[in-house]
Amino acid sequence: MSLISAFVWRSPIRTTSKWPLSACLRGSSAFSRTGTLSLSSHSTTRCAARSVTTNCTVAHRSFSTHERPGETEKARSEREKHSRVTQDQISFFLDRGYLVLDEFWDATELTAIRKQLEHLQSAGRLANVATAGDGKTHTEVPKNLQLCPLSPEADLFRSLPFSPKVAATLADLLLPDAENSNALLCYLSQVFWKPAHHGIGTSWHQDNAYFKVKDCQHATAMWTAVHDATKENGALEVIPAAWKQGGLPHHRDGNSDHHITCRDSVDETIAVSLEVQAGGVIFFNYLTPHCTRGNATDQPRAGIAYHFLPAASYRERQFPLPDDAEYVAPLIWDSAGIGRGKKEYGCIQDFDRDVHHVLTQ
Ligand SMILES: O=C(O)CCC(=O)C(=O)O
Repeated sequence: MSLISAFVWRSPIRTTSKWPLSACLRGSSAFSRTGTLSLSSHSTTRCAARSVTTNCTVAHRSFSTHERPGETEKARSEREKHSRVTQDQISFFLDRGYLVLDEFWDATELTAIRKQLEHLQSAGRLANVATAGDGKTHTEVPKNLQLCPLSPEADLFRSLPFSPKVAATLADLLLPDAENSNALLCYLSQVFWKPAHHGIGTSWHQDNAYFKVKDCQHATAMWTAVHDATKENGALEVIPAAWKQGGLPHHRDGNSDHHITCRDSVDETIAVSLEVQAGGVIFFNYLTPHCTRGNATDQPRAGIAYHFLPAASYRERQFPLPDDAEYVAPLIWDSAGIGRGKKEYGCIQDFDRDVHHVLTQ
């Protein structure tokens, strides 16, 4: 089997499921092994999170990164041209486990992303996963709206991971010592939407508690701020360098119908709050503990997260999705350069084209 077909599973029917990632985790054997149902209410204690001063503005590199074995000239030149990270930023990400890039998406791209997401929201595609402390009984208020997987919901969200700056930046962050065989896959995509006033947070967790892949410090989420993310409306918080501790114990979070949390193992006094303007992105590796708090403002706060991993770390998904959900883990980068998505989706993925399309609809 070819590399790509080995990493792609596609439902025979393309669907638009609105199940959130872990809605699907209910009843998962992996979950029930580690989970004890928590009846405690969501912690309302605000941590002593500090605002970080390490946000990195978009930096077009004025230098060449080191050569990589097996990389073609085309791949190297695409990396050089499209990556948005400097060597210092790569080093920061590899050590601290996260990185903020301001203004990653330009105003046109951001407008298209927001417009497409608002369309899904007003069409009722996002599901409330908040529960009344028992992990089961859904609440009307508060709300925690999610949609997973996001990619099948719109052409724009399918092509986003193939955007040259996404693929090239990830190649720099995740494949610093790439060998010939190395490649990157997009593993999952999802939306987190906190409505005004009543949006609750997502408790502390490591993404790999869901994914359970190996070498997960070389796998990352890319979280886009669709609206400005502030302490008041629930910006992401992370524990710097905590990925070095490895996987933490997780148990069920009673305020969600599926989430698990490692909040008992996290030292919140060293958390940093990653406030970022709309259009900025935050990368954090699969072992970086992170959370968000509630939205106390009169405007919604949304983020979209894509998860990436080296093909060498791929394992068949451990997180259940509905039977009819389209699940594809497309190749977005390999030693020949940026992926195009044709094998996975039957046509070339072109984010710029889809941005234009959304804005002219
Ligand atoms: O944006 C949020 O509210 C939660 C984000 C999150 O927990 C995640 O991306 O794993």
